[in-house]
Amino acid sequence: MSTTKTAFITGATSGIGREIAREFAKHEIRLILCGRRQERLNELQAELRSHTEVHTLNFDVRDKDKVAAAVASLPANFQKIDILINNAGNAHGLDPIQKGSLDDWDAMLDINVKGLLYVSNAIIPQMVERNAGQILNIGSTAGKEVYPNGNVYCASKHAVDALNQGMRLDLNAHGIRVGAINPGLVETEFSDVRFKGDTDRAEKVYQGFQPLTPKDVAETAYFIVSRPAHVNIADLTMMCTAQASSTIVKKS
Ligand code: NDP
Ligand code: 8X3
Repeated sequence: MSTTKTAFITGATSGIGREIAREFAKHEIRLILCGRRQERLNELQAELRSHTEVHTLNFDVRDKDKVAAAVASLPANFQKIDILINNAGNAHGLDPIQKGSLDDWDAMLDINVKGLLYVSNAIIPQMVERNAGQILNIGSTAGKEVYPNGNVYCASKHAVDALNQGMRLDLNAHGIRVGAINPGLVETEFSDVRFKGDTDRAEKVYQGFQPLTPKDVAETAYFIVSRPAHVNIADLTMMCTAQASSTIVKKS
């Protein structure tokens, strides 16, 4: 039987998820890449297939029926999932609570929290049945502290922090490793999404200092999944050197 592990990565079309896919491919981890942008999934599959087997799944994590159907559709050689990377998510807007948009709030809670739960619900049972598996939740420093105008995004990431702890408690009896990486500022498409395509505003977020790169986070993710079976990195916060907290960043 093959000893190659299979990882299921949500949000693999961009940023942190895409770099985790590249890092895992280097180490020949079999990949299930998920996202809504099929063209990007195809490009990444073409890029990585010389390193490892790659299957793509196109679904919106907000749609629980589509999530379940996508997982059920996996071909036989991708059905046993060893590693779940719960990464899909974004911030939508950066407004004081009194000016917040209900659509933005729905998006953040539906994607970052409920979407993570729908995907986990579709995959955890097989890990429980095998008494094995590893779940890595991508939280945020926004799940450890709250910053001005971050309100609902921070709430969604605090929920990820709580779910990371809750999963670890409930799955302990089944030997399933559960942990989180909580990054600070990482330059990805995150701010483009947050500011709805206002690229000038998005670029300014990362000016005057060296933010984390998606590769920095991806290397950390590989470190976590490559620890011996008795080691679980439960909760890891990482920031660039210039960042001390959500609001304190040393800029030139
Ligand atoms: P990107 O915008 O670059 O990537 C977001 C990914 O999430 C994309 O692949 C996107 O795929 C996917 N996604 C978004 N919405 C949905 C949806 N409804 N259904 C399915 N997939 C979806 O951002 P990052 O790489 O920065 O973000 C990844 C994770 O890291 C998020 O959870 C974010 O909160 C977290 N994070 C980011 C930080 C940062 O500073 N960048 C810092 C801390 C945490 P597609 O659009 O194709 O569906
Ligand atoms: C992303 C980091 O500080 O923009 O989770 O919220 S921050």
